[in-house]
Amino acid sequence: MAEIRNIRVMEQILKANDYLASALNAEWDQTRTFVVNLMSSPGAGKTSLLEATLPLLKEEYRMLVLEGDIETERDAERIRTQGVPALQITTGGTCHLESHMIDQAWKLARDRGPFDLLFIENVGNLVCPASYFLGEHLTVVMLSTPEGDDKPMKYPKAFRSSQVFLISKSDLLYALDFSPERARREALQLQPKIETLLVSSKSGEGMQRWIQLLKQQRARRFGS
Ligand SMILES: Nc1nc2c(ncn2[C@@H]2O[C@H](COP(=O)(O)OP(=O)(O)OP(=O)(O)O)[C@@H](O)[C@H]2O)c(=O)[nH]1
Ligand SMILES: [Mg+2]
Repeated sequence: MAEIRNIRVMEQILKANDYLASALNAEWDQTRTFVVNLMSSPGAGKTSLLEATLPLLKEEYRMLVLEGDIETERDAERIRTQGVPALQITTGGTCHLESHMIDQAWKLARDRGPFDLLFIENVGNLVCPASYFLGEHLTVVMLSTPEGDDKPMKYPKAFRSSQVFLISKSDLLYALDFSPERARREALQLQPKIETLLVSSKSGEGMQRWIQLLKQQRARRFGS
């Protein structure tokens, strides 16, 4: 009985999350703010990717970054050095972001807008974030080469709920047994429409394709 009650409570929590996320999505459609939710395990290179991405878009787009972490302001501080506003959301232990956290942060930040692009860096975790829609237009899952090419099937929800798969730290491939083709194939089995890109924030490999993808996705939603 206790188990059934737990499942029902979980369903209610997810329903409330999705309800608020849909309202955020509608607001972002109105303000033409294209929202990207970036998830990966800890240290896969999410903040590094943003640090490499923002300078390439800064001239053209007004941007905001929401940083999710359990503790510390570190990632938001790294983003601010790029001259892009960033708000840190510290969950105090929760392993993912939820839409009420995004709602609070967005309400603090939106008057500094309008924003053309909003990046949400989720808490480093390849499991929990996949269950919580944040109202985003594009969900991106990142897997770094040192983590191993067998991970998509082991963490399927993150891949099923994403439209883009970034294989990061491609500059380390020479030293690892990571097969980008295998990882791509597994991700495609889980999500037949997922687009896979090999990127490196260090060498710059794949960055132009990534930037192009972001621009195309935004233009598809809102026009250029
Ligand atoms: N070789 C290499 N190292 C990278 C690359 N991207 C990130 N790193 C390194 O990986 C480590 C973690 O990078 P972060 O960008 O902080 O990773 P993160 O996913 O934001 O980490 P959390 O926010 O803690 O989950 C740092 O030491 C980076 O310098 C890359 O493309 N190549
Ligand atoms: Mg980070």
